[in-house]
Amino acid sequence: MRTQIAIIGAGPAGLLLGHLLHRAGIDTIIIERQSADYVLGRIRAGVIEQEAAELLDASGLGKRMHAEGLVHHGIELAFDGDTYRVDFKKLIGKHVVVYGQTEVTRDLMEAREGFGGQSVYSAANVAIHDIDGASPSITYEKDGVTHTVECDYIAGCDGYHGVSRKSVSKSAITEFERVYPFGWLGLLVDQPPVTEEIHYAHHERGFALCSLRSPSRARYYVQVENGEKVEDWSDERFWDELRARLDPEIAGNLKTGPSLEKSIAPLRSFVAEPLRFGRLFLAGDAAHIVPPTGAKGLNLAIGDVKLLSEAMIEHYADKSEASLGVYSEKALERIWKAERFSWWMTSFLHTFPETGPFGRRIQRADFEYLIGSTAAQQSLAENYVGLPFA
Ligand code: RFL
Ligand code: PHB
Repeated sequence: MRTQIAIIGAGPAGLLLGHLLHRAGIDTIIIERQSADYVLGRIRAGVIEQEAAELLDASGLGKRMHAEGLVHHGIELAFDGDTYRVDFKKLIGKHVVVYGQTEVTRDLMEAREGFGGQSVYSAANVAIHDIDGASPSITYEKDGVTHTVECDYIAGCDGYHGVSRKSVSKSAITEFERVYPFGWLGLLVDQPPVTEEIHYAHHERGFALCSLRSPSRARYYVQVENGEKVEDWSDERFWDELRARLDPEIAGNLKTGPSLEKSIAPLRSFVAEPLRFGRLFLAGDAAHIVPPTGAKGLNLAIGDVKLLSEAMIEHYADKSEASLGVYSEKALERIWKAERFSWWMTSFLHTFPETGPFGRRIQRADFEYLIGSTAAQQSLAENYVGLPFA
């Protein structure tokens, strides 16, 4: 098989890249380790930045997002029960869209099927070859047969645990990492959300988040220590812990029910530099991870792919290497700003046993500063709704 761009990974980064390139007449093949059903069964992000939503819209992917997505003009922050609303509309005239990553993925998969884009699911032992030469390729196994895809370039959109980044020689890549001493235990439930807007709560028992997927489906998270096992968290234990971390009035309104999904995600900050190795480009979680506190992971993946698709389109239209040559540098500039914001939101809102009472007083001061300063609120708002793509 031969294609122009071989894409590894059918997450939002890989599928969106395939979509944007197809619109420009560039041929792609997507190779994914899991089945399509498995990819669609993963419950992940829920918040889309305004500009990311506009990009999806402009690419013909906005129909269901408009019908089912919820425009949010602010978020709530709570500190030991004191609640403050950060009003994005008033502060900077912008918003975010609450629309699940699962739905974005479904829209992208349907669009790809619609235009007859080639995708290989359940591909085993995906391997990358000859990225330093002029004819790179990918091999994979399916149903016991080994296949080869020859291409001009490879896009590594295969997430943090993917093969792309790991295929690069150690001496060519620098990795920056911070692992947090906790994770998020998330629960999805078919009940109306307890708060209208997304509610981030700091409590001495740990962080809690009230989010949603629709007016009848809520998504909640509680901070748990590393090493906690999901089997040890019955739904009852989860609901009790969540209630204990919320303002009693909000806790009193919480509508519980059997969990549709419950899982633990570890928290880490991670960046790999650079994002280009010969004819291999990294995008999305393959290149960087943010802790979910700032709702940036999916949005960063969309931002990377916007830049990468534009560079590839320019390459084929003008026979120019210029934009491909600066993709890594340009993408990393925005990535580090989102890393900073996600790290700050995480540091501000979680409980860090090792920082003790001093650390909690600093966090309280952060909260007091924020509610007393329009400048601080604007800073939070512009980062949360997303820094400009360009
Ligand atoms: P993905 O989604 O991980 O997709 C990578 C795909 O590559 C496949 N793959 C391989 N394919 C072939 N060969 C291999 N060797 C392969 N290895 C892996 C995988 O099966 C997969 O299908 O990466 P992508 O596309 O870069 O997208 C990134 C986002 O998924 C991620 O950043 C977000 O989900 C992060 N995130 C959030 N982001 C937001 O913007 N807003 C949020 O509100 C938000 N909340 C979250 C989140 C992530 C969470 N978890 C579970 C980590 C909440 C949580 C709990
Ligand atoms: C979610 O709804 O899953 C969600 C919302 C906000 C975040 C992270 C996750 O910061």
